[in-house]
Amino acid sequence: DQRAFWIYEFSSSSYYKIEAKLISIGENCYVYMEDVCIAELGEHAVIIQAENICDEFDYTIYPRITDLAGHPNGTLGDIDGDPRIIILLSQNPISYYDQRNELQLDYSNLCEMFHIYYKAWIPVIAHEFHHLIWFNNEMDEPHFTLEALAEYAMYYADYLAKYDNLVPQVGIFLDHPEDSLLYWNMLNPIDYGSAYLFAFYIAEHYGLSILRNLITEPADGSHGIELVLQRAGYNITFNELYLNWITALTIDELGFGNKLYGFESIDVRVSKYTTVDVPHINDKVKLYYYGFHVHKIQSPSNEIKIEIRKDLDKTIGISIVFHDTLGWHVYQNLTNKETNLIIDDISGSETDEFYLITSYIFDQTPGPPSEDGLGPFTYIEVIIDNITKDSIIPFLVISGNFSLILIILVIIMIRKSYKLKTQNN
Ligand SMILES: [Ca+2]
Ligand SMILES: [Ca+2]
Ligand SMILES: [Ca+2]
Ligand SMILES: [Ca+2]
Repeated sequence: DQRAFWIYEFSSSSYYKIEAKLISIGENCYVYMEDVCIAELGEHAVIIQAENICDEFDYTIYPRITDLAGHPNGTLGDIDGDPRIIILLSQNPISYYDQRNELQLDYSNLCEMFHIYYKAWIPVIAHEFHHLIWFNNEMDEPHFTLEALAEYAMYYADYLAKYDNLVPQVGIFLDHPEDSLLYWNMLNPIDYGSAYLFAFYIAEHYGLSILRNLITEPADGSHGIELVLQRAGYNITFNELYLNWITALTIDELGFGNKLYGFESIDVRVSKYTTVDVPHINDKVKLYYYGFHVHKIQSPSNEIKIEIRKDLDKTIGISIVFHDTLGWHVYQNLTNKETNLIIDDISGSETDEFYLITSYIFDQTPGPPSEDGLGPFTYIEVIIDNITKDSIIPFLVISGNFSLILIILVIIMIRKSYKLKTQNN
């Protein structure tokens, strides 16, 4: 069975036609291969490969991914009246799904299909199949949510167990946490790593139903995630979720704070941070929109003061996380409007680990980016200092006055309850 297909040429942004042959028919798929690939590999090898793909699709990918994302017909329906999905193996080096094939448009192949590089890694089929299902439900999600779930689909189809449950691009992202989660970097696969970890975080902490419900949620990107979480009863904003996620990526510790600051099934921590000694004056830190930076304080003291100088109209998401004899503590700040942020109530007892995590965020739930690239950025100045005992003693001396004692006690109580609140979130 011979058939011609349109293929998209990414380097020239144009379509060209190839000839392909039907090699194998599964319960849920047809596997075609481009003629030139068959000539190269030889008929025997091609049949073995196609039958292997058929089996993977029928017994693993189709059941798992439809369980995760729903039926491939979605709301768009079945364009050719054949429920089998066409997997076209070709020389095109980029595996992709093109919604055009399910619409009456020029260069449409008018069938449910995706394009797979003939030497591609099998889990890529799970990734593209997830795209197919989501695009049959809606067509305007931003890259970061689409790819987050498509990457997660490879994990859900159980292809990542032998890679410590990680996709290959995770390492690139952990080396570059400054890269924006929301802006899609077309020149570097880094975002597949960040998007995967974001989907993974959501699934582990809020349940698979959150990812499932995103497929049919009309709102998109950050707003979609927030609405789906809120409908499931989680009173959390996207920005709070983002700040918890970057904190988890910094310490990966599950033993406190309702397990919000770690991962259960993967081991990940950012591999790039600035190590500083106190007192420390950092000239400038460049923060990309929804990318983050980590300062690790070397030999921290028990009383630390942090000052962040920034542009008035920019919001900086701040997460301070440290470990002392009482365990881990998290302080977060999301809604700062001042140019100078001073956080001077950080006190631990025998603090032995200390991180300051900063991110340039939007003061509300961010919309989807209007373009690809690295996204906007801003600079902040970070000053980290010790609060010396001398500067604390005068308060204690004055506290002979009853009302002052009361005020001081109230302050301490607020501080403690805030700590408890952030720990039990
Ligand atoms: Ca369809
Ligand atoms: Ca069909
Ligand atoms: Ca990015
Ligand atoms: Ca949506």
